[in-house]
Amino acid sequence: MHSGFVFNKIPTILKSEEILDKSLSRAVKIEVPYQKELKDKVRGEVISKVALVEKISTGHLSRIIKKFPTIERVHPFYYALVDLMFDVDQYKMSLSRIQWAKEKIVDISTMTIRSVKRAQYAPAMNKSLKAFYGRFSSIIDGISKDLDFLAKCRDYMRKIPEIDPVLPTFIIAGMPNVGKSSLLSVLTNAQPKIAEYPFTTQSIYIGHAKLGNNVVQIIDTPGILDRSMNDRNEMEMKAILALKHIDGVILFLLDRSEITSYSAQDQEKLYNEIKSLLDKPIIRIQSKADISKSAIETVVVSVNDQKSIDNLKTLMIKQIEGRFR
Ligand SMILES: Nc1nc2c(ncn2[C@@H]2O[C@H](COP(=O)(O)OP(=O)(O)OP(=O)(O)O)[C@@H](O)[C@H]2O)c(=O)[nH]1
Ligand SMILES: [Mg+2]
Repeated sequence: MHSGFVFNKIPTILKSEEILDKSLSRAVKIEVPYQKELKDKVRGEVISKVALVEKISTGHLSRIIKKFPTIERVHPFYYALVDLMFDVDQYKMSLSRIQWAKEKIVDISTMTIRSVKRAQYAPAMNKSLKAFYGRFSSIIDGISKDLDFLAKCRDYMRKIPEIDPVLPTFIIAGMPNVGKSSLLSVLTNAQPKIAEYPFTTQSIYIGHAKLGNNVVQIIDTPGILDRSMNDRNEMEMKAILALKHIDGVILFLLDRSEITSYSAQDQEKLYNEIKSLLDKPIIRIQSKADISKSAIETVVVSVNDQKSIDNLKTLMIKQIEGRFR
């Protein structure tokens, strides 16, 4: 599997005309210093031009092959999202055609240089150069659709949130306004990172905390795990289901305070839905203890009461030790 997050390291993709332009425009400018014999000057120039075209174009193609993630090696969580975004088979095919083009360019460049070295007369060398340009252009034209397709894939992949699927993870869920963001901020030190979540309109927030000896990731999911799944479209639903692949524990907040706008019944309904949907261990947490009449849940917190937060942390450590070891 790929180590580290790879989706933000994908280079921009040039269109086929841009690759041609970038490679050829520099090659035409090459001039070799005076040689006694014209044919040696031409030979030197032709060889340099061919070598430069090869170097520039295969450099770009190699970068694509190297930096575009190998789909078989991405984590199932990412795979689930990528699979929703574009045709994975076409992606693999396009990458292998880029690889093929790269090898082909090396081949024709090697052949051309070999024949130019052997050639006796300048016109023959220029003819080889022209033939090389022609074949090079048609190779690059031939991968034009692949380049366009991969450029689109890149735009999609850049929207993949930087969730580390192998770090012990806690996913905060609960209805709107129950205290999810407040809990995230007391559990984590730094400002959470904001990331897009594909096919949803809301962003997710990713924070990290040190619990005991473990670094954990805590994710706040407003607009994603905060209401019934009934009114989600298919893509949104699948994107939410991708979260199944993250080996995490859900922290489900229930707000039983005086000011909540949701009934206990509504909150239970969402709880049951998320529990069965994501099929993960789930810790029920009653929020806003300081403004709640009674403690209904076993775990009760208030963001203003450090002791309640420490108790929750102890419980989270137990979960990690039981689960992620
Ligand atoms: N008194 C009290 N207020 C709290 C507590 N936790 C959160 N609040 C308040 O409740 C309101 C909602 O808190 P948020 O953390 O924004 O809730 P949320 O679940 O992230 O809300 P959405 O992102 O809209 O779904 C804010 O005014 C918070 O200050 C708490 O423990 N005690
Ligand atoms: Mg929030």
